[in-house]
Amino acid sequence: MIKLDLNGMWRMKSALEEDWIPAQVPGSVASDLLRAGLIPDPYYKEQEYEVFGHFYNDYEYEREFWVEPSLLEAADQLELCCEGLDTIADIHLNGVQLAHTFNMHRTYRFAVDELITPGHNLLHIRFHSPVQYVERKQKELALWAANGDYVVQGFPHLRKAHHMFGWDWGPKLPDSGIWRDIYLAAYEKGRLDDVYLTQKHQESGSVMLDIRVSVEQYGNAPLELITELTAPDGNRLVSDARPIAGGTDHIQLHVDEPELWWPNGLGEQPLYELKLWLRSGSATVDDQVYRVGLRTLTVRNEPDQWGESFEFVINGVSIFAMGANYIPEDNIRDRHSIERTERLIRDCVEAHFNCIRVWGGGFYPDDYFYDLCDQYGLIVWQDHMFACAEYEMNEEFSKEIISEIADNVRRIRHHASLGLWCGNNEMEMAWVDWDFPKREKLKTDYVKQFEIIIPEITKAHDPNTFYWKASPSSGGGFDEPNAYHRGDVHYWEVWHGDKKFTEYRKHYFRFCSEFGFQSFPLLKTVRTFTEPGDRNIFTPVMESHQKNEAGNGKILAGISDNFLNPKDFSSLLYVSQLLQAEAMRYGVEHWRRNRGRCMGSIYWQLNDCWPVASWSSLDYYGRWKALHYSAKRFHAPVLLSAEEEGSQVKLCVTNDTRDQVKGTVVWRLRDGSSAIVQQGSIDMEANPLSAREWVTLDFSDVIVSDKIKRNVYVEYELLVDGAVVSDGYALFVKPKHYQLQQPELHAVVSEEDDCFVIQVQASQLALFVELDFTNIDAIFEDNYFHVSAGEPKQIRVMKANLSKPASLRTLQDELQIRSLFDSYLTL
Ligand code: BMA
Repeated sequence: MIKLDLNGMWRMKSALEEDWIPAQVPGSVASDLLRAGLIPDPYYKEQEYEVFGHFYNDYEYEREFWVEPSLLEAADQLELCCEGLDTIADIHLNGVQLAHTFNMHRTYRFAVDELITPGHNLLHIRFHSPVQYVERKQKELALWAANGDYVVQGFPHLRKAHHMFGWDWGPKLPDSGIWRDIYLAAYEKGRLDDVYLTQKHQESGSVMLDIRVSVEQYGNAPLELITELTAPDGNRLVSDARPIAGGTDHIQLHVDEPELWWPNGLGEQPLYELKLWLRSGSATVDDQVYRVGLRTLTVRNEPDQWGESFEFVINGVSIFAMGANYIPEDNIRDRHSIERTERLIRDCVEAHFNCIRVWGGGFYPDDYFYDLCDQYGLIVWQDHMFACAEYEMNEEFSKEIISEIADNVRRIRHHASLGLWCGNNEMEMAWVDWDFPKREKLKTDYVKQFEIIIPEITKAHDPNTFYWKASPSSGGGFDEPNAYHRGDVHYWEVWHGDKKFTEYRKHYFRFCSEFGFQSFPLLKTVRTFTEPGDRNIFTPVMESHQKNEAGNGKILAGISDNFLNPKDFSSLLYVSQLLQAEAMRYGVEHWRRNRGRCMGSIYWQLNDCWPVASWSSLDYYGRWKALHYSAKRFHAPVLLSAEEEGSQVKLCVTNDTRDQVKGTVVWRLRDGSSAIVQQGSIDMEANPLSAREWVTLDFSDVIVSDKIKRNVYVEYELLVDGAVVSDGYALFVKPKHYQLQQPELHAVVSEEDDCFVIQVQASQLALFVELDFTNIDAIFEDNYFHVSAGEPKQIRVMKANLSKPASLRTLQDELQIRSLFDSYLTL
């Protein structure tokens, strides 16, 4: 195949204007208008609303391109390939209408042999306003969707990422454009039309890789197919060569001692390379490369003593899935990049994730997203792109979703990281539990869509990956979709239901695929969209960057329950993050202590698509909120956690590795000045993939008054081979009632080869010690940690984890340090 790239410089204009402006492809209307200075930055202050008006317009894109006459002579088939058109597009080639499309999730291939001319050609694409379209459709048939009046009503009529019309964490900016690659493909003699890989793991341990190849042949020149599999070390080769004509063939390659692929924390991620060449004589006419992880991966969903299990089983081993929900990384589509996604995935791995859920209100990520998940070991829970809305399964809509699902399943199915396909986000539950005007016809459409058509089409293209009808679900058929004892659960009683986060410990979900608590982003991030006068959470600007109407009130209620009143704006942002981190820790540690019965916790949400108050652990600029550091601790592969009640503390070890772990649990009861009141240790040996309580400490003989209760804390750590692998502390009262004293924090920065080391010490117990640099972003080894008096902590920051290179002197000058004590007003 010869590819004529049509990415790069185009021109664009609003259909209302005469003058063209330069455009970048792949790209978006908002990006082009921004570059030309025709719209203000929609993320700044309240400018989102002004920019929204521009999406009532149509936009035209145009470019010329040159086609060599020799290319036309040689080609047997010429196609215009559009990997992403967002969304309602009229495509004209040399003045002739080629297509009218209205699905951003599809890959379009148009035969253009008849339309292309040797030399100059003109390609013109007009994008119609998505807002006008859904508003018109909504008048014909009103479809219900969540998130109320804030979102553009009618979005379920259009196959476009739902969140672009507004969400409870996202702006209302339904951008358009050529959002993925566009090119001309010229085929000569033949092409690899479809390749499907099946792994058969034999009893003996060997793997038979079945490669089903469909070839399209043009003319009758003999074709040969060469297949080669290279081992992860680049050496071992298994290969096959055979003559092939049009049609389908199976090639089977045997791998005798396969290196198995494991998720992060459970083993390595070896990737084999599979190459296919279609040859005519000595010329390659088409080729494909796949990176293949050898593993078996499914979901066990079977009745058991607690109800019905829901757990990922990888290479025969049931694992506890730990991770978060992923939303699109930016509302302005072309700000997505492999570099940005790689950083995000690395941040997940740093926080010991082994799983990530791609939530259904966005779009199917690019290939590089799945490549990175293969490479770093994250199991992908992949929703189909439907969320929180009802859909009408008319003929046109059904046809669209069938094509879209086939395109994406075929694109993604070979990835080792792909753990499951899921029909939609929250629609089965909505039909049962939520309050909206319910029409029988649309309820029947739900069943048709998610329980018949989508599973059928998904299975047809990917028979080997587990399909789950909805999230949450108990298996479909409107049978208690959000039941707590079977299937997966979205638990929103904490937050939307206003319950306290201590409620988490009352539940033993089988797999909690959503639960969350909001916080504000870092002050550095707030500064990017505010002026000083806006920096109060109830100003119009701050409220417009909080899309969950009741959100600020819920954060304040949570603070009043757990912390003292923060003294100023910056302290409020900081304390909101501590609250969020504590809430998530409280839930995840509990579910991990109950490993076996609970087998997954995927918190809501990993990231943001613009600067906003939200449930994320990484803010829009990728800055780690307190929650992300906390996740790094509560996801420790071998975790020591405490369950405190009254004056008792149970210490439990959860071992989510495949190794037997021998270690020592050490604990110390300290008073406010950190003097040790009692201490002890116990040797333990944790079985692989297990959770067990090792000791119950009873301090009722010491904690004899409220005064003492407010003055003591227990510190615990798990030592393996002399190193601390997990640690923490527990108070016997809420932080607001703990008698904190001025900790007189003192920090010294020193430099080593590849890192800086910050030594922090305190004269009294310091809680939630936060480190930051004024003008530099950094990922610290740990943050929001506690420091006991007289027990200095050393925190490393790798030079590679600084947003820009800095000298020791600069870091010393820029170091900012505070702890919970500093957030209180002490007059
Ligand atoms: C879940 C998600 C999202 C939403 C989040 C927070 O239900 O599926 O739709 O953003 O809750 O409300």
